[in-house]
Amino acid sequence: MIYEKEYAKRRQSLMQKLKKKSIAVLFSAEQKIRSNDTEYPYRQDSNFYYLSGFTEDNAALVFVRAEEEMKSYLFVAKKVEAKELWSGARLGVEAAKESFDVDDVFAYEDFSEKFKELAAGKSRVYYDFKLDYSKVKLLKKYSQNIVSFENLALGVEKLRLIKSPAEIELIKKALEITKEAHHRAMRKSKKLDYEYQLQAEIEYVFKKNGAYSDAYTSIVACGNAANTLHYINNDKELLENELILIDAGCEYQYYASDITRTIPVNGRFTQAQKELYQLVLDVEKKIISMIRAGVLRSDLQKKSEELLCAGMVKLGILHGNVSELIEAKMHKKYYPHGIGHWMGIDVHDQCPYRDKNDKEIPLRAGMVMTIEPGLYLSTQKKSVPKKYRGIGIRIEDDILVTQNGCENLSSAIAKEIKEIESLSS
Ligand SMILES: [Mn+2]
Repeated sequence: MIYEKEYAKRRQSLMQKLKKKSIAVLFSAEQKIRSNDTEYPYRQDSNFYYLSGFTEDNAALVFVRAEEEMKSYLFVAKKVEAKELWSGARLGVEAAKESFDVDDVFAYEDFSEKFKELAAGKSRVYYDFKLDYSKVKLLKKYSQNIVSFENLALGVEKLRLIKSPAEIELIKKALEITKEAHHRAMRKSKKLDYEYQLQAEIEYVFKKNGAYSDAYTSIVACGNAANTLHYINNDKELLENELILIDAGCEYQYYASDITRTIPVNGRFTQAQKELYQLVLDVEKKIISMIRAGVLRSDLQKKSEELLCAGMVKLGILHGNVSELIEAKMHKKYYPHGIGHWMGIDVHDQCPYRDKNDKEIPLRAGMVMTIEPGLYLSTQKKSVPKKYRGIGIRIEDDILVTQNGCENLSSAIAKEIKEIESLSS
């Protein structure tokens, strides 16, 4: 659980980065229509949530910096009984004043008017450049005498790079649930007939344990379907002797988990599957062992490419000299994606990878990233030895960077061949 004190500290850190005589604004996410009269489940905007912990829509945060003086304001929707009957109780202005450590709380219905007042005499406006045009128009309309418009999101996203102990606890909790889900999948796969049935078993565990949602649409891909990287149809049959690639993780109190395991439908790896699986697993473990503060993500990428390429030469998938093959990017046919990404409130946590001078940001203690090497040998790839065709494998864990190394937050989720085989037997 994250307390108001921590949110207040985050707002303070952000305000300190604002230039003098400026005003900054963040809006809550908007409701999105799924089909007539039906909305998607609402989820708060990640940056807004990071700074407030507030989960209602029709809300805004405004920061005002004069010379030295800094003030923060929250705008929340008014309590209107007739509306609450349909969409549930709102916190309302008065209660928000009690709950939030901001200088004042106003009704969101009065936003335009208040914003105009607060923006008077300021020379800079910070906002999220990804805002939809109607909101940008509104901000510009009420920002007179403004010299520059600056991107506020980047400042928030830099703060989000380093996770607090409370955030790490929530990620761990998400991973506990996700572990149970993957282990259930390992136990159930041979008794089920379709990918979506396995998906249901996984998501049942998420919901049963109070996870708000999945952190992204689950991928349950049997056999050659695993070679479509963003396969989410999950509608094919589970076939005897094939592998299933499962990329699924729950979101718990706004924090993601992101785990991929590749398991045999009937609980036993074939010899060819074992050879490829062990290669990916060895690479994954090697890359994780390299992680510590100061290391560059691009070095992890490079090393994973070298190791997978060398492994593919050994197995007769690629032919020739490893460095020449890498130079010619031959390995990319089978390992086309990145080694991993930041993870946190977003599954692909929206944090920068490069600094303002376009220099890569090295790993620092408190960052959380995924490590997820994979090999994808589709049936279409006729140059691949026949026994390997149609196999796609990815293994993904969630890693906390520490000063002297790292902590694999998902180390309790089975990934050794023996562990998987014994869970599914
Ligand atoms: Mn991932």
